[in-house]
Amino acid sequence: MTRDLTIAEVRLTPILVADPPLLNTQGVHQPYTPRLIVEIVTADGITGLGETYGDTKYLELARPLAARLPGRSVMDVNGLFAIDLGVDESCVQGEVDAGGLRGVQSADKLRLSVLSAFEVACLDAQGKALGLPVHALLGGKLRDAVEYSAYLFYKPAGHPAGVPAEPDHWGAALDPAGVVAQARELRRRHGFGSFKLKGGVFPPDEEIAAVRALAEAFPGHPLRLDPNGAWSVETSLKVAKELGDVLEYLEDPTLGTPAMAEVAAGTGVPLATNMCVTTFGEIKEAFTRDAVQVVLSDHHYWGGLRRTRELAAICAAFGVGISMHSNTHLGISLAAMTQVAATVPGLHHACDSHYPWQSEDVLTERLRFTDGRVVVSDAPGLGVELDRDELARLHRRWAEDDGSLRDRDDAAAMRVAEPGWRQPVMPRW
Ligand code: GKR
Ligand code: MG
Repeated sequence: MTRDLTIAEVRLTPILVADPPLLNTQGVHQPYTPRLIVEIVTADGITGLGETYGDTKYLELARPLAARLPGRSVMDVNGLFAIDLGVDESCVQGEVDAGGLRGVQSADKLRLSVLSAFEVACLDAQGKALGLPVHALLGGKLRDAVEYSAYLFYKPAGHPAGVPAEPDHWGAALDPAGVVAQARELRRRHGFGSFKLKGGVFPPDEEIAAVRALAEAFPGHPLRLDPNGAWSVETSLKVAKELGDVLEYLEDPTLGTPAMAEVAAGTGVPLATNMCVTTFGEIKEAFTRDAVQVVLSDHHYWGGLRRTRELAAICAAFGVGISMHSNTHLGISLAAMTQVAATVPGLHHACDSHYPWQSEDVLTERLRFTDGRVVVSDAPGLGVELDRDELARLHRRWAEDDGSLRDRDDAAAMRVAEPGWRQPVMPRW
């Protein structure tokens, strides 16, 4: 039977998703974070799903794009990326996204972050139409399950008193014992075998002590520390020296290719990044200077699943490792990450996922980690189904918000607890 894969309708649903008070070098997560859910509906009534960042500037670009898609085919993914969205540098004006946690913002990165959700939705629709999983559309899976690491965060017990938020059952983690307890709980619930600590929150000696405590609690398990560029070259080298025997890699210890290259030249500990190399344009300098040894793709800002595979091919050509980091995300993105990760040769590091921190999702069935792994679905498309009631509920939350939560602002959230808090000048230490 031939199917009509013409796009009949595109639905965009901005939502606010509950988020615990996770600390990072810029501040703390707000109690709700914006995401955008994209549905592409074909003339035959097949719906493809995508998910991306939901901050206002992404929505502003997604809306005109959605309006231009009816009449095109979900098969025409190359054509999708050729659509001129009229985005130029004035749309970002040299700002840094999410306080800099996603690397330097550029018009193209913004464009790709939006397009990625549409690409994933097209692939989901194609797969559903053909009865094939997305991994088959990408050339086929190389593994049946994708490994993820436990993503550990320093955190207080809850959002500040009086701030509307969902209940938090995780408790505080503000010292080495708290970090180890959190790691044990994540391992108990999901079976994770490797651990990443979000650092850049406390002075480096305290974070070194936390990683040491993890190494003692989980001997032989891969450990990573990611201060999101909060350290100077000197501090990065000191941390690398003190933790060199237990780290799988150090993630973005410092900011920018020249500084990362200096650190890399001074230590045998591999450096990973989701901040220094975030676009194809940044690859040449970073790779030729040997500034990074592992690139952590974010399929949203790298521009989707096919471009993630292109990134992986370039990394392989340069002998640079590939894996994935994540931002706060839901199950559609986890399914997309899992599908593409299943197809990438030489995936030697467990990917990161914030998903265990998300108590809410827009899927009828949450994705599960078993022994730290997500099984690669062989169902058509991404293999996930939208829970329309949940989608509507989380959208209502977005619609009723006064605007203060529609753009992620970790520094603003921190000021509620610490009124004097300013976005730190880097390097902090
Ligand atoms: O959610 O606080 C966070 C993370 O710091 C996130 O924003 C980063 O982009 O997880 C990411 C990372 O690995 O740097
Ligand atoms: Mg990172």
